[in-house]
Amino acid sequence: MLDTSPVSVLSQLNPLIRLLADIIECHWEQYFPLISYELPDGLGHVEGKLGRKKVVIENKCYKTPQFRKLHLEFAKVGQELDILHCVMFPHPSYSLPMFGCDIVAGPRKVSVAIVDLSPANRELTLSSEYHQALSQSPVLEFSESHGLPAWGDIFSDYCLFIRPTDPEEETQFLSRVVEFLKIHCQTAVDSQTVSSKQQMSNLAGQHYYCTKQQQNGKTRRVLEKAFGKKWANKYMTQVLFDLPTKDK
Ligand code: BLA
Repeated sequence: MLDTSPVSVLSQLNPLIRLLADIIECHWEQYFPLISYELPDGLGHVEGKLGRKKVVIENKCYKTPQFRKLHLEFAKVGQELDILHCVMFPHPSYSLPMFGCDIVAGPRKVSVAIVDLSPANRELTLSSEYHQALSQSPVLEFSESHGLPAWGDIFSDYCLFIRPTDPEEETQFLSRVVEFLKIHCQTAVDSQTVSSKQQMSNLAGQHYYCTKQQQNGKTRRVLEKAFGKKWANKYMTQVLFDLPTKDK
């Protein structure tokens, strides 16, 4: 009998993306009680066309006591572009940074691998707790590092932004993501809510982060070409980098 059930796009993506998706989801399940999060207007699964190429976007989204949104997204553009996008948005009532990760790959080669724990407060600083944990990790050597774009002042000194050139560098990148996730998930589980003054600072910091990420012209252009300008803007501002409100 023919199997007509829809196949998840994830199974067709670059192996590094599949592995990383598993790693991220396993950490989320291990550390948090996950509540599912409905994305607006049926934007959880989207299909479009870029010329003759099919574009598919699939989202997984949750919330937890400490995070207003845990977002993992996979996108496939024809046979040549595979994307993993992940952001953990804390509730501003917790003083936690933003975990962000983006992988842009072809079927075999990865062109961009970026991961960071970015500050989310008015001062744009990481807490001493994070500095201490992150500075203990060994410095990894990669043969090709990317320079950050102009809007990239949101990223921390620990940001890794590379093009892995062989399987060993891909594994090193994965191991750094695992370290970031472990530090971040454990700190989140142990964290307490903060004063309303600090919450206002966290809210301002997260606004700044999201506003800057919305300026990523490379992401915006892919979305515009496949779905049009208006749709791309809505997706960038309501799904990828929505601004937090005081009580959300
Ligand atoms: C770069 N992001 C890119 C590129 C593409 C996308 C095509 C350029 C790749 C290259 O130069 O080879 C596309 N990324 C997407 C699309 C989505 C996506 C379409 O996530 C979603 C549908 N981007 C993030 C997050 C970070 C991030 C969370 O979404 C970081 C934590 C960073 N992506 C990021 C940066 C660049 C990039 C810094 C390089 C931008 C530049 O050099 O101008």
